[in-house]
Amino acid sequence: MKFELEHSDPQSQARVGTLQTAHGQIPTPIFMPVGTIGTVKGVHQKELSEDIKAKIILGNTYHLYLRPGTELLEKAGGLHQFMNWQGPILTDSGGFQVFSLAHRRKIKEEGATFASHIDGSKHLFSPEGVMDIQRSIGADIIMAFDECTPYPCDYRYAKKSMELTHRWLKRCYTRFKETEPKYGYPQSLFPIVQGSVYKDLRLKSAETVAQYADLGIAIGGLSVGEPKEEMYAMTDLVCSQLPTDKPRYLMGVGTPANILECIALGVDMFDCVMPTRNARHGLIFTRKGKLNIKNKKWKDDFSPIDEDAPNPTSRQHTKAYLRHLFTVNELLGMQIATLHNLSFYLELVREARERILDGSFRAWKDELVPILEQKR
Ligand code: PRF
Repeated sequence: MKFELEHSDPQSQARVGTLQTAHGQIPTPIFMPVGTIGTVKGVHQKELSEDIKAKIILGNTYHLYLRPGTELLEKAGGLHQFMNWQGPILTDSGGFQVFSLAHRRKIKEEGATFASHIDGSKHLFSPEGVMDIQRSIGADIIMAFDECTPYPCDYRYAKKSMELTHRWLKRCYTRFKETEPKYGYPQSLFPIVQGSVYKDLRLKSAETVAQYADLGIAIGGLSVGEPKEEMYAMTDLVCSQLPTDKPRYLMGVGTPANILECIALGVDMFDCVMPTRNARHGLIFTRKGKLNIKNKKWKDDFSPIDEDAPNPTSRQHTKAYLRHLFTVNELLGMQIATLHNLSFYLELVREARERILDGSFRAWKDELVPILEQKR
């Protein structure tokens, strides 16, 4: 696996590159649809690859470990085979999900103990165990086991937590190097920068974590409730410290505007549940702002869901029809809305990439961001 940086924007920190994996090339900047439990909810693999041309999807260690479990995934020949997705996959390590979903969680030096949110059964996630699970899942890119600090978080706790994340990273790295991929193609481990909203901690973490980066580096602990100015300031600071020849992945970010702003700060990879989760609640993103399709306002609006959309589904169906599907609680409503939102996110980063290459990114981004945040 390798990353090639192809172009840097002279008017911002934005970059264009290509990440090569055994399952295909990933043009960056890139948005990765979230497929938590072996499915991007409501979207078929064929739609992902052929209709909206997703280049990489995300899976989740915590969820996949609980169900269907590593034994079954190994029997299937790994997650790619099991779900019949032949493109690249990245798995998050479970750090974030253990802290946000599981019950009775306790953090110790050894790892994190927790009770499953499904049946209450008790488990331990250690750095070594999480590497082993991600070997069994078989994603192309796997993540280090970290603690994502909440917001707000006092300095003492943030420092202690970051130091623990660094010790866990060392153990992840050792285990990763001691073990082999299970399915005949290489995997790469991304370490995660933490440090909450404290400049000195973020700088320390960026420096420490970079030593464990073979291919790329993630930035965690942001978009957890802090003001967006603080998120941008930390992203800017960390990106300015990270090696330029490695892709930067900002975890769990964000709104379309957040993504454009963070591309401008030097981020290459993004994931977020926002396009998929919001779609299931009827929230639709467009280049003219976001709208709630359940609103009465759309009852007899026979214009396309999004006339500017690249994917035919969003142009062929009307707002009135999509609203009707949500009103009568039909599954197809969620499916169309999800496909639309993902297509919107993917097209946004695709255009960002083109504009970085032709020199028009900065002006385009500055004009578009305020419109994207408007409610229609
Ligand atoms: N760590 C991990 N996954 C994450 C995060 C993190 O800090 C975040 C924070 N936005 C999202 N997903 N492992």
